Formats: sequence, C-alpha cells, structure tokens
Amino acid sequence: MAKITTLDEFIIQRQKDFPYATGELSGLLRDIGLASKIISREVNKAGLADISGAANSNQNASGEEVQKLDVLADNLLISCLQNSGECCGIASEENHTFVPIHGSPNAKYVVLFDPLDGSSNIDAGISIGTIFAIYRRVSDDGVCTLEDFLQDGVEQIAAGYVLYGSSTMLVYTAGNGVNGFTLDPSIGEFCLSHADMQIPKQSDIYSVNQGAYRKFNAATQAYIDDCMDRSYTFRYVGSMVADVHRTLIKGGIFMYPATTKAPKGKLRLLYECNPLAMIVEQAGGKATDGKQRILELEATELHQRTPIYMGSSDMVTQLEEVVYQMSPAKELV
Ligand code: AHM
Ligand code: MG
Repeated sequence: MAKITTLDEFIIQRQKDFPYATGELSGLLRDIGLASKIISREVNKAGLADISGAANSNQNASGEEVQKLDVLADNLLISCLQNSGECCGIASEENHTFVPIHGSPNAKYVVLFDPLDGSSNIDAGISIGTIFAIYRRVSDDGVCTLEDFLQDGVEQIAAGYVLYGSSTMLVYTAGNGVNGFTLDPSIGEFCLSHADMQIPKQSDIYSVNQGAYRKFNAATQAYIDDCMDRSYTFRYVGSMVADVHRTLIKGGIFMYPATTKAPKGKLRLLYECNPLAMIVEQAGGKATDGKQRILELEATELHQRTPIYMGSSDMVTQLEEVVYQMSPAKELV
C-alpha cells in the first residue's frame, strides 16, 4: 500500500516553508482543517435536517440572505480559531466588522474567510466551499485593529479553500506551491492527493455567468465572443470554489466581471478573490481585475468587491490584451 501523508504530517514536514517557522501558522492551518471536517459533515447532512433553509430574516454584511449552514460554518471556524491561541482576530463574509479574539490578544495572525461560499447552491446539492486567507498582523500586541485586515493580497502568508464536492478537498499554499488533500471519511483525515498542483498554461474552457453577457463591458464580451468562435467549452457551476478548483485541475479561465448592475463586480476582494488569486498564481496561473494584478489591489474596506479574471496564464494574458486594446485611454494615445 502506498504511503499516506496526512495534512498534519505534511504541515510538519513543510514547516520550513513558513516564513516565521514557529509552528504557529501550522497550528492555524490544522485548526482550519478541523473546522472544515466538521463543516463537511454538516454539509453532507444538509438534506436530512432542517438546516439548509434560510435563517429567519438574517442578512449578511452585504445585505444578502444568509443560510443557516453559513452561520454554522462561520461559528465553527471562529470557535476553532479561538481555541488555537494563534489568531488575534477574524473577519468573514458573515460579520459586518472584524471580530477580535479576546483570549489571544498577543497572537500574531489574523484570518479572513468566507465560511460557505456558493451557499445558494446548498438546496440543490451542488458543491460549495470555504475560502480562507491568513495574514501576519501589522499592529502591535493587544487587540487587533482594522489595519491588520486591510492588507494587500501580496501580504498573505497562506491561503486556501475547502471544496465540499463529490469528495471534500482542502487545497492550500503557504507561498511555496499548492498542495491538495482529500478527506478520507473512513479515517477522518485529509490525505495528500494532489501534490504540487500546476494549472495548465492554456485550455479550452471558459467559465462565466453568460446569462449576464449583455451587462458586461465590451472587452469582456469580445473575449467571450472569441471563446465561442473557437468553440471553447463553457462550464459554470455558480460556486466559485468549484469553478476555480476545476480551473486549477483542467485549466481555463474563470471570470466574474463588473456588470451594469454591479459596477464593482460581485465577489469580495479580501476573503474570496485574494486567497484564490494566491492559489492560482502559486500554481502558475494569473489573476487580474482586467488591468491590475488582484494581489496588488489596495484593500480599503472589509467587504470590498472587485471584478476578477483568473486561471491559465495564456488565457488571462489574452484577456488583458483585449481589455488593453479596447480601453478608452488607449484610443486617446
Ligand atoms: P456568495 O458568497 O453569496 O455565495 O456568492 C458568491 C458566489 C460565488 O461562489 C459564485 O462564483 C457567484 O456567487 C455566482 O454568482 P452569480 O449567480 O451572479 O453568477
Ligand atoms: Mg461568498
């Protein structure tokens, strides 16, 4: 039987990858792994119990309907991170402002997450996911501050996602490649299944909510037209973690552009786009808002949104070229 490497073993073996190599960050990753195992169990039971419906008139920080499982996942992640002692505060899609962890005021890290992305898909039995980003705090010891969370994506120490799909997978990077682990439910462990993940440079798959085509800018429309002219395969789950995971494995481009309805795009920079952009870049791909690298966008507010295009490097480069060619500033030159 081939040797199995569990997530815990792998993290210990790779301690040297972590810039501060003190064991704190590896402890945080293990806590996130633990929370996600419990979330996975609850997601799998969603059809059995009355936990998949919308919570009574709750709305998240962006004014959208919150599902009960979102709240459960949010609470689980917070309590696992509270117990770790390594995290001084969290920010998440489900909380209007950041939440200091009072038991660990001198801890060195903050964690931002979307506890259950794509949750409108729960009732349809479609894959959903957890996304997380870890930063080293910039404030002095004591209660964390907003500036600890408003860091640019390039400052991420580690980032990853958990996909609750046909199997549950945890994929993370600590800035030295991307590795994926599949949950073996029989032993309750994430086992290394996708070592050193690399995104193909070019592919023939594009992923976007094509029903909103008429609301996209002209450059995005032109790029999509080109994909159609080339008879590229169109795939869109509507759960970003699932769409990005497929993009990582098979290559392609995932797009959530600005629309006339949402001029800044829909997806959140700090806990959706930055972590997935770090993963994609670490796997050899690219992530842009059309003009600028996602990881270099200035973070100004917790729930800030951005358009995003990410995936196979050649495809994202071509998209950027179309945006450049069609930008009004270029026409003036
Ligand atoms: P959520 O955080 O409220 O779940 O919304 C994010 C999700 C992403 O997973 C997905 O890519 C996108 O919303 C789909 O939106 P749309 O239905 O507009 O295509
Ligand atoms: Mg989300």
